[in-house]
Amino acid sequence: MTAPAAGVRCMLLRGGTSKGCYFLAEDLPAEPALRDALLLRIMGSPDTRQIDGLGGAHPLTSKVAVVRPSAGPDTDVDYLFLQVGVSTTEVSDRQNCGNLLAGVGPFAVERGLVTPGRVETSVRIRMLNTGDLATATFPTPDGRVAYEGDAEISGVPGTAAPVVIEFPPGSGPLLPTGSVRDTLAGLSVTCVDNGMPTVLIAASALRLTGYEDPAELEADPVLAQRIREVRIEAGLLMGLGDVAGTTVPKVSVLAPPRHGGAVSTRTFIPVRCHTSIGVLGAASVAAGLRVTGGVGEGVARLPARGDRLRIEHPTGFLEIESAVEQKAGGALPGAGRTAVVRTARKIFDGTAFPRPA
Ligand code: NQM
Repeated sequence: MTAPAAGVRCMLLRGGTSKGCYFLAEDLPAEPALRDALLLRIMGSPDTRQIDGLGGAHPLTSKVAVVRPSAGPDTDVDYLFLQVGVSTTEVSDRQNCGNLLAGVGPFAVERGLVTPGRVETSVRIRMLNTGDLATATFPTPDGRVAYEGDAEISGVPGTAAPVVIEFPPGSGPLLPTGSVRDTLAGLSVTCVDNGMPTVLIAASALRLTGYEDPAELEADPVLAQRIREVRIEAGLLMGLGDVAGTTVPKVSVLAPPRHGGAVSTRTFIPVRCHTSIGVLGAASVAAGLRVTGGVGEGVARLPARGDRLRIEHPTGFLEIESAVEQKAGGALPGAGRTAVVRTARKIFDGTAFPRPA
């Protein structure tokens, strides 16, 4: 008989419109290869149904957050995001996740990494995937995380306590190809990185309305091939290298808004079509729409003033504040401040038992 697998302390939280397993770094092996092998066993990968683990059989529910106290004085906690393959054995740290980010502050308080305020708590987070920073503020009445509240986000039933997330401008260029427009695989695109490398394409260029159902888009092999080609070329031009097997860049297909927002989107992450849109994906779309000469021009309807934009997506909209700083002398614009409201909820806290090796 083999010895039973040891359990690992784990908390399952919904973060925004995604769901993931949150771990303290100290509860996982420090060696990345051992850590990733363990996470695959905990999530039940590789298996399209992830039937023998905690994964939810979709990239949006096959996510992991690893959190530890920060060493430096500028941030409270470090957050490493890991995308765990569903039917593959890939565990990738190549992208960030702004949705799981919504659960990091509450998790840090729950695990005693941050002392909560009596009314609300702000947690300064270093996102290890990119080195960028974020501050998450959420209610902590009497020093306990409140998950119940009246904030509503599209794609999640009911209401919950708001988690307000602020991002200062990131360190990298907003337009990593050095151009407001590029032609990739014969298509005019704008490549943006405001926290998530994203390729923007007008739906009309792909002969789509841009309002199709995600399942319909995923079932189109010709579209899948075009998106693959665009991504491969974009990866090289954006300085990401060979992206054939990676989750970035994402591809966001833009169409005129239909519900009073700034734009309608269908976002490929990168093979499956998102049922809503990622937070940093939306941050990149929002910033990209403000780029003069970008592919969003003539598609998006930007409000006359203010930083707030409503990005429509298949299950509603995501409202985001996003500023772009125009530079003097014709230099390319850079990212300004970004802010968004998400919600998060603790679903369980306990011990995960990995599938035997
Ligand atoms: O862009 C999905 C999600 C994400 C990422 C993806 C995200 C973000 O919705 O910040 O949140 O693009 O893979 O969880």
